[in-house]
Amino acid sequence: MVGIRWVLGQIILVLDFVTSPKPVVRDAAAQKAIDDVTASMSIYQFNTCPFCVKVRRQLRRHSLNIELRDAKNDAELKAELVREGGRHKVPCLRIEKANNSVQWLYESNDIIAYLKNQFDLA
Ligand SMILES: N[C@@H](CCC(=O)N[C@@H](CS)C(=O)NCC(=O)O)C(=O)O
Repeated sequence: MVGIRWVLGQIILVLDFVTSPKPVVRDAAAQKAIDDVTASMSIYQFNTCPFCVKVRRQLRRHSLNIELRDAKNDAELKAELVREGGRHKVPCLRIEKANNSVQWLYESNDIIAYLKNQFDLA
């Protein structure tokens, strides 16, 4: 079972690599404005999780530079996700607000919708 999961994970990574979306290119000021906002975000994820790959492809397509945190292999990050987010489920977008409160957003579709809405993306 672990072996099959590993093989499927590798297939997902290869397919993702060969069909990788082309990143949008913005002028420096527009990209910096977005980078300033995404600096307060991070995504807890697994490398071979298909839902995480879906979110990562959107990040790449829209040139959103959001820190990726490995919640599978890093025990501290995994514990943090469960303790503060409430569930060991990925992907999860962590958003630090201006007032220092933190929002934990689960569900790949909800994460993508939030980012599209936040940055007015097509
Ligand atoms: N509906 C969720 C599904 C996410 C999901 O099933 N993630 C799996 C990894 S692919 C997970 O977090 N499993 C929990 C675990 O392995 O502990 C989404 O679209 O984000």
